[in-house]
Amino acid sequence: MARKKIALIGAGNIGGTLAHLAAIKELGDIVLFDVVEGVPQGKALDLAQSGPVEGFDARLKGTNDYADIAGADVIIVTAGVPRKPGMSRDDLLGINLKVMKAVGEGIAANAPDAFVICITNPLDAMVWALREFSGLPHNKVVGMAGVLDSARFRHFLAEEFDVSVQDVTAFVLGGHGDTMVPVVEYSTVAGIPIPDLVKMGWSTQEKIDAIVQRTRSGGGEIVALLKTGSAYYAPATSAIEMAEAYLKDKKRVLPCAAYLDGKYGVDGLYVGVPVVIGAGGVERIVEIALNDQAKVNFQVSVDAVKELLVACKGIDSSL
Ligand code: TXD
Repeated sequence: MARKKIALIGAGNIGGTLAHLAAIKELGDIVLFDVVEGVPQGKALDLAQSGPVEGFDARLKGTNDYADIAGADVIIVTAGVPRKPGMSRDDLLGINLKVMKAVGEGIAANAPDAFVICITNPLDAMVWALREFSGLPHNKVVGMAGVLDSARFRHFLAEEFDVSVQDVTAFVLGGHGDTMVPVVEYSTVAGIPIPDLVKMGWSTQEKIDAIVQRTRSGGGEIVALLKTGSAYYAPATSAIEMAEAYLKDKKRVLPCAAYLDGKYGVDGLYVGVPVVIGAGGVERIVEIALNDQAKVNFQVSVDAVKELLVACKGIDSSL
């Protein structure tokens, strides 16, 4: 059986980390694409030279030519400009929209059968635009945010409860940004919902509220610390989890920015919801019952995504 092919569009901080993880996990051969000359080639060569030590077999190629992504099984898109301190995700809209157009056209021409994971911010708008520009089926284009946001939530909860991160599951819905909705009732330690853990005296409502808030601004916290870029280790590993679910037909249930055509009362938008990812791409949208507060928060999040799409359409009349 021939190896799978993974194309990474954008060879920056996340792109390089994605390539490293995909190689170590032997997910397939890897193509790193970027508009900057030399960087994808240099990273690919450096990573390939780690192979003999690490013991992985994967071909790594850096390129500035879209023809090299031909036949890719999975494409992960990080191309664009990252958030700088003081810059909101939405400031990135104009610049990254143009990038999505180039990337969408490159994918359509060279790898129209791929499963495409978009990471570029502002995520919920960029994944929608990338889908529009590429013309791929909606179930083959998905956005990565929820896995990262829920990983942040899980990390903070595990610290608070002093238990293994492995035993903490967390649910995060809605758009990627300040309006995301961490759903506390569906977040558990070994199946015990957080509200029960609060009743058991494991934490207080105030502390949980503070964790929810910290999760919402989790990206900004790292931007403020790094000063010259945004998070990349956790975003990369989150996207790899989604890629693996597709490549290995694992049918993982993961929170992703998925296209909704009626579910959750949303039509024609990409919003973060739990989905099943397997060989069919997004095989199912999991529609969970939300309590009244979560419904209100989810709607705020949906409205924020809608606003972004209006802005996108204002910038590019072909959308
Ligand atoms: O949860 C999430 N979705 C995110 C999103 C979490 C963290 C960061 N998130 C966003 O990912 C971030 O706001 C950025 O929009 C992307 C990529 O972040 P990264 O940290 O990898 O940014 P870099 O290091 O600046 O890399 C971007 C690369 C860089 O090498 C550029 O030269 C390249 O993108 N680039 C392009 N590649 C291909 N094609 C075009 N047009 C292009 N333009 C820039």
